[in-house]
Amino acid sequence: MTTLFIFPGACSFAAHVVIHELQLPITVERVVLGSEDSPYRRINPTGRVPALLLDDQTLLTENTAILPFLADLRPGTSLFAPAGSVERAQIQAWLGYVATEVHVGAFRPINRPERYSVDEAAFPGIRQRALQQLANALKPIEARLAQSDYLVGDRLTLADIYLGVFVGWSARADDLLAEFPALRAFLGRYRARESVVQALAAEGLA
Ligand SMILES: N[C@@H](CCC(=O)N[C@@H](CS)C(=O)NCC(=O)O)C(=O)O
Repeated sequence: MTTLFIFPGACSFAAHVVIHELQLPITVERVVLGSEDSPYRRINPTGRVPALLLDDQTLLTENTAILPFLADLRPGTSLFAPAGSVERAQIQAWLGYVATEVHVGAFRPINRPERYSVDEAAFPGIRQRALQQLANALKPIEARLAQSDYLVGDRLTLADIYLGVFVGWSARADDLLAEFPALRAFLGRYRARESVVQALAAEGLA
């Protein structure tokens, strides 16, 4: 049986939503994060989520690989697009943008300033600068969502499902979304989606 390893509310939430969206027969297992001696480290030495352990014990990591892989388990799903299509490349472009500019580029220093300096006194400045980076990274997304309910085409795709995690985190960051009305509206639609409601409940976050 394939297993998805998650932590409640973490970036693994997107893969969890896709499992509900596509009703995939995949076990979802919660792990302990941040512990060097967690048994999970024997499965994934980085200790990070998400990770997908396949039937043959192959481990897949990285949202940008896991989300397309899950969608491809249901060929033809509207969450993704056919190989070779421009839409598929656009969805992958947004996945890459969100993973690098929004998650690691902005939220990593906001949440983990200790990874950027050994000097605790520097942490508030790192966070403050990273919040500016977050606002900059969200601007092109706000511009797109002011024109359309979705990042690509006229339907929900992997790109929206992945983005939803970080818009949810942004809503907690110093009322940042006050400046981003289209993102606020997006978050309302996202949280109303049945698959998101189900994944939130399964992670104990309803
Ligand atoms: N580039 C990875 C990032 C994964 C990642 O940083 N996951 C976080 C949760 S959102 C985590 O496991 N953090 C625990 C840690 O860094 O020790 C991906 O997109 O899959």
